[in-house]
Amino acid sequence: MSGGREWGERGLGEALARVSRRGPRAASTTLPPPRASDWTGKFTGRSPVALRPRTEAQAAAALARCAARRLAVVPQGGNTGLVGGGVPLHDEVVLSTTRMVGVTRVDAAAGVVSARAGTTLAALEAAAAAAGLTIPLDLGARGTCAIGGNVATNAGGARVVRYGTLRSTVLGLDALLADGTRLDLTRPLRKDNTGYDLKQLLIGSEGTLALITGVTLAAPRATVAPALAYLACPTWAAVQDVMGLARARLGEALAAAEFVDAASVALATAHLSHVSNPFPSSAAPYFVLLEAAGVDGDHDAAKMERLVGEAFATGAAVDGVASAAGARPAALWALREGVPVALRHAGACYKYDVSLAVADFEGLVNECQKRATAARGDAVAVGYGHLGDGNLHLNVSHPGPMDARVLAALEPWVYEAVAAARGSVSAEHGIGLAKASLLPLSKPRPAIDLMAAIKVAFDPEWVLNPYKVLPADAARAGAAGGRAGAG
Ligand code: FAD
Ligand code: 2HG
Ligand code: ZN
Repeated sequence: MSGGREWGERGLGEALARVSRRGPRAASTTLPPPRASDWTGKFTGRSPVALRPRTEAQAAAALARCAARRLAVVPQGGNTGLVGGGVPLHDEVVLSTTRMVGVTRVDAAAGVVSARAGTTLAALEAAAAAAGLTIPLDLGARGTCAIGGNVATNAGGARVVRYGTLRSTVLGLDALLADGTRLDLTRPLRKDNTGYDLKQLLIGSEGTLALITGVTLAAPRATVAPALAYLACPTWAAVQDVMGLARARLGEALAAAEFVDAASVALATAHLSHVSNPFPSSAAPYFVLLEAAGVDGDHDAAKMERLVGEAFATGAAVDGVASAAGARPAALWALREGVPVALRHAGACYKYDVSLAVADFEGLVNECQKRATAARGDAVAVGYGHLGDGNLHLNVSHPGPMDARVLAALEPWVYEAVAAARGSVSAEHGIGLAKASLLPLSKPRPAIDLMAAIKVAFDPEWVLNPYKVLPADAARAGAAGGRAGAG
């Protein structure tokens, strides 16, 4: 038999008893995708069992039983993560939140919403919208990713330019420690200076410190009638000029500032039938997507139109469309959000999610293209991302399976180049499995040692997502120290 099993709450005891009777490594079965693989298909591991508790009490019981048997556990939400953080590697138990769903509070007057961890981002946005609020986070995986997973990854997305990252909008968290003990950090206070902020440690901890079971967010009033502009820019300097104009002219109404390059547009239109190119004959190398959304739609649309006029007048844009105030124009967002989906269809994909000075984006993509082409003639480098946040999504794509020559041409060069520019090797997707060994490029050694010490404080037996985030040497030292300390 090749397929592992998924167990609901009734099978929990039996499932764990089986795994521990055989010992996790002796398990002869492994779960089929999607639970043992990630969305990109790049990371595949092994797990004999996925637990899908329906209640927090069942999740706590599952954790307690796993801890008692020293079984490693991988928390999993929607499994849309892009760095392999939710993938079991060596027979860890998968603890999925997909049944722990439901919006538990929508307080329009206070601007606060709460939900259980497995609630999808789309479901949370729908509940907030019904009360005239909006969720300060939006990303292409909204229909599948879970709010617990979003917080665990400190997900970025298209609204950071306006609302900041989740760190600034999470008001409360409910969580379970590795042994099932509840950590109640749920007081939804906007101000709370009572010492160390443990909830901030859990945000972005990628399942290594605790299982997040509930999330409370500050939800701003829904804005009305976003106005959109899509501008074709003749140079990278022009892109930066448009960004400057957007900040200056849209001010607080600026709701999104994204960019795609011509290679991204070609890829998305080639692979996705629902995506079209607004300027099929344009020779422009870059396109900027701006959204303005405030409290007065007509005013925002007027500001956007003035911005577009100014961009044309200064030569920062050579083509453009500006939508009047109205529904969020789906076609332009489909183009931008379609790029990672098209990359998944196109064949092999080498994915780099980095932060660096916007001025340096073009040079990095061009150098990447040179290196990729030298390794393989049909490899294409595409650059797109969150312009307003200094977050470049640099991907290299070619038909067929991954090619060791391309990989060798790109890594570690790309990460070293980002580190040399004092950028971050992970802007928004996290560290997970993919980048654990790269952490020293973005964090000094004392910081990594402190991270390992924090891991031990939360999870002395090192059973929560043990192969993720920390580099192997820090993990080994931390795990050994933790066990010794735990006596
Ligand atoms: P999972 O993939 O299930 O898990 C991710 C990590 O969090 C793992 O380490 C897991 O162990 C941990 N985890 C999950 N749930 C919990 C929990 N309840 N408690 C503790 N740990 C937990 N990301 C961005 O930042 N910005 C984007 O714009 C963006 N766009 C995307 C577009 C597409 C098409 C796709 C496929 C992905 C995109 N992502 C983006 C990546 C991904 O959607 C985010 O990282 C998302 O927050 C992951 O949520 P999830 O529920 O799928 O988590
Ligand atoms: C996006 O912004 C996502 O579209 C995915 O963060 C980026 O896969 C990528 O490169
Ligand atoms: Zn992104």
